[in-house]
Amino acid sequence: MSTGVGARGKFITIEGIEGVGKTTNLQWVRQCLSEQGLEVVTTREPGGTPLAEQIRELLLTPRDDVMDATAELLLVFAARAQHLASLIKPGLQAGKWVLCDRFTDATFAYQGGGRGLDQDTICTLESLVQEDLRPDLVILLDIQPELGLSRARRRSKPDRFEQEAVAFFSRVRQAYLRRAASDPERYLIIDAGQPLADVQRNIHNGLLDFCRRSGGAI
Ligand code: Z5A
Repeated sequence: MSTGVGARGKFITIEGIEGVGKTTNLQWVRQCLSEQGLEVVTTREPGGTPLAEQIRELLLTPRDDVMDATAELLLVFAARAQHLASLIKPGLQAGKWVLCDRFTDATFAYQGGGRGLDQDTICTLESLVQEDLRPDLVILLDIQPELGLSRARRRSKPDRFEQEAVAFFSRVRQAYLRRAASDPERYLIIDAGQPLADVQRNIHNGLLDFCRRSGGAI
């Protein structure tokens, strides 16, 4: 499918708590879009560029000195500013579809819901760093924290976030669900506790609907 000469590409993000299957399903979303002839760039946050990947290391590596929550918030947005300037905006302007593993919804969920930082402060930073750019579609994979954590802990050694307790991930999950409820047109909520084939069928159907609504064909 052509996005048309000069048309901005679409910006799709995939979100959810630990162990929800973002990495697995990101590849599926990419495949669904690529099969339609769309040029898709996949990336992730925090990260996506060399500098932003270095900030990711700072954020994820477990450490003895506790990271201040505001320092964490500013690092997340510093990485995002670089990512937007170097990769996301140029990609969209070139008509590519940018598919990002986490974005600012994660900041509202983890730093807002999880850490309890003020939502208005996050909104201010969002406007400063992104101006009016927001994802066109957020695929929110939803799962009970206990199930997500059990999947994640089977997979690898816990990073700094994965060391948090279930209560933290419950607050993160609720913050995601509140955001989705406040803007349902822009969020595709998927029950990620189902078998993978069902999750992927629902994602595919949601993408079909999004492409129809946004004037594309899939
Ligand atoms: N963070 C933040 O605080 N603020 C911000 O603004 C941003 C991020 C942007 C890094 O994220 C951390 O940064 C993140 C929040 C913080 N930390 N946490 N928590 P990340 O995205 O890199 O970290 P992650 O959550 O660990 O993502 P991940 O590696 O993509 O894991 P995943 O979502 O759990 O995906 P997975 O590896 O595809 O799936 C996990 C396992 O479950 C795996 O073995 C799969 O085979 C299995 N799986 C997947 N789907 C299914 C189904 N349906 N059934 C059964 N098993 C399944």
